[in-house]
Amino acid sequence: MATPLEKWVEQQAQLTKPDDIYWCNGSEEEAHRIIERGISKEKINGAPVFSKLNQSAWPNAYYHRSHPTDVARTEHLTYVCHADKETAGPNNNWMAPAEAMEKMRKLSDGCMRGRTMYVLPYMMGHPDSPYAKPCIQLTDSAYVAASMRIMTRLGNAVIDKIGARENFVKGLHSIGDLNPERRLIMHFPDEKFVWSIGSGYGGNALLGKKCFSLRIASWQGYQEGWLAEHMVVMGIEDPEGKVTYIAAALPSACGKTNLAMLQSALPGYKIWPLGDDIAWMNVGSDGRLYAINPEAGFFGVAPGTSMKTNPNMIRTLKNDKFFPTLFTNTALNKITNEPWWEGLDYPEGADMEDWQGKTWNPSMSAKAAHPNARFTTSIYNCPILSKEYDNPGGVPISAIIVGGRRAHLVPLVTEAFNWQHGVFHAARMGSETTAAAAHQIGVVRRDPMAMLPFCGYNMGDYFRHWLSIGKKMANPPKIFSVNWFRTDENGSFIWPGFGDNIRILKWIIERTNGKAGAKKTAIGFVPAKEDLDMTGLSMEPEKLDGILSVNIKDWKPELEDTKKFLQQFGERMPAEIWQEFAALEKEIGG
Ligand code: GTP
Ligand code: SPV
Ligand code: MN
Repeated sequence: MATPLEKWVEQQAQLTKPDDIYWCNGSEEEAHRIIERGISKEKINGAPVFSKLNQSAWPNAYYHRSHPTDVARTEHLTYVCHADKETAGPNNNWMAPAEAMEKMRKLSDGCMRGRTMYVLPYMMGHPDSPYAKPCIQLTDSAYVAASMRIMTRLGNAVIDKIGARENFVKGLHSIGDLNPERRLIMHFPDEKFVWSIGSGYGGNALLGKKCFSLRIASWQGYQEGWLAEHMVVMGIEDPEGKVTYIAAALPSACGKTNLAMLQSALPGYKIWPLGDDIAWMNVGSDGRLYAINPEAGFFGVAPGTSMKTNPNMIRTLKNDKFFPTLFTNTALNKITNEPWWEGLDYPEGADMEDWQGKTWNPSMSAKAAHPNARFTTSIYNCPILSKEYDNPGGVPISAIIVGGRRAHLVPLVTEAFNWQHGVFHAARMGSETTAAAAHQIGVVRRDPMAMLPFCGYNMGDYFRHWLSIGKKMANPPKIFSVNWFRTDENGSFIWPGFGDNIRILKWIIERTNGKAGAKKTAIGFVPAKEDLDMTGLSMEPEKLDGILSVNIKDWKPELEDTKKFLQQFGERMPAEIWQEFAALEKEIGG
């Protein structure tokens, strides 16, 4: 007799009508075959899905160009279909579930014709972890199938784990005709089902990532008492060998991958990453917060990544341990057959094609790589991967960082007075928008906890949930906010960032141990410049003072914008958040 899983796959095939169905087992040999199909059979925009890159410079690496209209997440086409609109909240697009299902059924009828349907059994989290979730995604794209092998733990064991269960996590994905007018990413949280059509891009198409592990998992976490967050998880080893674990929420394309892989500018400090994008966090029996990274790979922003900014990522990308590594929408050097992007040195004598295949040279004003060009590579390629990565129980978190990209106003680092104040910090967080989503770039929007596009339910309830998690902990982590992105009058970054961010992490760790000094300001504790370890970095003292200062009178517009944002949630916004707001308002004055 067919299992519920087999029946479900059969039903989806009846609707989408693929030429054939292929059940993936996750083996390396199979990954080679999928890549091969992407080279010789499947096409995007008339061109092969993959081409092989220079294997001696970039082992296991393949190049992919997406459809030019399909380069980033499309938040306006993303819906969370709870039974009622209130539950989805003003932070989500909403459609009634029955209407959404009907719409998707129409769009999906026959959408896989002429293509293979790949059945991808994958696990989010280590299989031995009590937090792991067995999932199935169907897709008609070799690019998506290959990417899911990198980003998740994919294999037959998941099918055994699902067994006769009905309630496994489901994802149905088709690239459709890649027309943005027929593109939709629909979430059905109560059914743990994501239905996505019309895009092959990361967050729209790799359904284990943002769709399940954040939007749907955040809803599960709300109901079950845990947190699914858009956060880095990393260990920081001090010169005495003590490792402190932290989690950090920074909005899309605002520095998570770089933070997770940081090469310390301070001698004696070492970084051990566990994850660069998603954290699932549970309160342990000892009253501490424990985090796991449910993913198994990095889907990172290529532009800006170099031996100077992020040597550990370049080493990861050049590692040949796990097959394959993918480069999407970077430029391509036709002479050496290597990927290229802004931030790398321009290769002597290059014959460069831009991300769309057009001849390009550095005198052109347009960028060669798409600003949201990405690499996809296994976490096991990372030479500094934390030995705790595969620990099913996760790691205890001592500090939580929230941050944003702000050219002005927001100081380099601030420590919240306590958990409730920290949740308010997160609630009022703003960030300038980036190329990770299709929208106007560089405008400040509120992006609490870097979760605005990913919180799968009403954000007022989300803050209440955070407050209640805080009350469950005997030892809650301290909460800090950071901003690496202050600019000067020429628009240049004032803080060197990247490996120098260890100076801030060191202060944060010392604060959690009660060691480092700080000044009390209206928004929280901020280090004086003497409190930071600036060994080996020369920076004009006035500049450092500038990015550490809080001129509370300047915060008035920020407060007004925060008020507008919080008011949208009406009765759902907890009184504690308004209490904190009132306290700040009082400091700022009239
Ligand atoms: P998502 O994958 O979209 O969630 O992004 P992310 O948060 O992981 O951002 P990532 O680390 O990929 O950084 C995005 C961009 O910001 C890249 O171009 C980086 O080079 C740049 N960046 C990261 N960290 C810093 C920093 O400390 N200072 C400056 N100036 N730029 C940074
Ligand atoms: C982000 O946009 O936050 C990303 C890339 O990490 S995506 O997988 O597309 O969400
Ligand atoms: Mn992200």
